Amino acid sequence: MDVPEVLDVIKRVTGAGYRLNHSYTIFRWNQGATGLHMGGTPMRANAQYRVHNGQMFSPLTKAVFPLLPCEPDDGCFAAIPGSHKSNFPRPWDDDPDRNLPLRPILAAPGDAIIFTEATTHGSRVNTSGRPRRTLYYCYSIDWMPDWTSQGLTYSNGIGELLNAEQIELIALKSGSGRQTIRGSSEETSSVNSGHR
Ligand SMILES: O=C(O)CCC(=O)C(=O)O
Repeated sequence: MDVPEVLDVIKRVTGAGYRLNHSYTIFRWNQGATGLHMGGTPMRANAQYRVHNGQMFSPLTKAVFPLLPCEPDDGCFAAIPGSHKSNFPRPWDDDPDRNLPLRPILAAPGDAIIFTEATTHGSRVNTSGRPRRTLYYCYSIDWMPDWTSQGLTYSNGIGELLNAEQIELIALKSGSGRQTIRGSSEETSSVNSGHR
């Protein structure tokens, strides 16, 4: 959750305080694929990409960590280059096989792929039958709550497993600046103390 090289990038593109918004894993096997989603258009306040005078801004940025070797036919992560700047909707449906500009992004265990959520992304189709296992760590501006529709919550006792910096990293900063992380020995109070 706090690989320094990854956080350096997150810090640079988030431009202000940031937090680990959520994390998950994806497991794919025979014919499994992630349908394509996102892109510069339609514009979304919580997943956009902008650059002004050399300053990039991405309010939601993800790091993908492959746990197994992953070739294109294993259904590897894939994206459409430049789609985060698109001023027009993607003209195709969400099927990876029907989006010709889709490119496999190859990465091995030990690598990380970092991308703005505004990029059109998904995966290639797993036709090899070999399993694909991947971890995702999703960083947002520090006042963005869980942005999924899944009602995510902190795992019970997570505060006991993390150090103070890691608790700060997952804390949601709000107007009141205070949110309890269950299992933590102390409440997280974090107004204006976000990572810079
Ligand atoms: O790696 C994949 O299968 C796609 C992941 C994805 O679409 C996402 O994390 O939003």
